[in-house]
Amino acid sequence: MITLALSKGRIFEETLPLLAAAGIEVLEDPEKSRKLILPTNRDDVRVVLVRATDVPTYVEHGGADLGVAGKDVLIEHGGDNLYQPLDLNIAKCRMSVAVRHDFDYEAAVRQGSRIRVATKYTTIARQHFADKGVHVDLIKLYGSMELAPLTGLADAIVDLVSTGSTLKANKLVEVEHIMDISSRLVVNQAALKLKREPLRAMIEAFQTAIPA
Ligand code: PRT
Ligand code: MG
Repeated sequence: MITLALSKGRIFEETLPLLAAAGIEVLEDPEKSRKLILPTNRDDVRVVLVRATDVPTYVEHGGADLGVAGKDVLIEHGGDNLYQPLDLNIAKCRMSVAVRHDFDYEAAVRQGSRIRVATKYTTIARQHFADKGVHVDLIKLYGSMELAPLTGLADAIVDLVSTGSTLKANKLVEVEHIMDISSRLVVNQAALKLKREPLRAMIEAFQTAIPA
């Protein structure tokens, strides 16, 4: 049995064409079913639904043989114990710094002020500001980062942006692009040896279907 860990939503949706290229069809819709283990048309392949941030944990500890996780999630988790054979080029977005439209970020940086930054991505944010030599107080949040500058909790946020409409709706502006983000295939190291042939075939099929 091969177990693939996916998160509901954009990663599940955008992984379907890659699975199709490997001849795998998921037999239930996660938006309709409450099941956490989804069968496929292949008796030897199943999909488990986990939180996006839990995918690396499942794969690292063998709860799943492979999975799909965002570069953001992998950096924050620390992906060293995972084999990462493919950038799947799906669930694309960017990691950015954003501030209230009336906050002068450039001036704050120039003056060497301490900037209060709210984020779920503390590893990425810490590294980014250290590289720039900017002093920051990081405030860890688990969601709705956009609210932090509006309530005075922080001066800036580090968050994912795709269309930019969430920032716009909250009168925030993007002031710095930190990195481009896409999702990768991650594979359990032991499974790679024990289930070598079927996993190699899946990885190869996925590779042929990576969107441009
Ligand atoms: O949503 P939930 O709390 O259940 O979990 P999650 O946010 O961890 O999962 P999910 O499915 O939302 O995201 C999974 C992965 O998709 C992330 O790890 C990213 O690698 C990738 N991805 C791609 C995104 C986005 N695009 C994205 N736009 N993840 C989140 N967003 C959010 C962003 O945080 C912000 O709140 O969407 C909002 C901005 O979108 P725009 O289009 O308004 O700019
Ligand atoms: Mg989300």
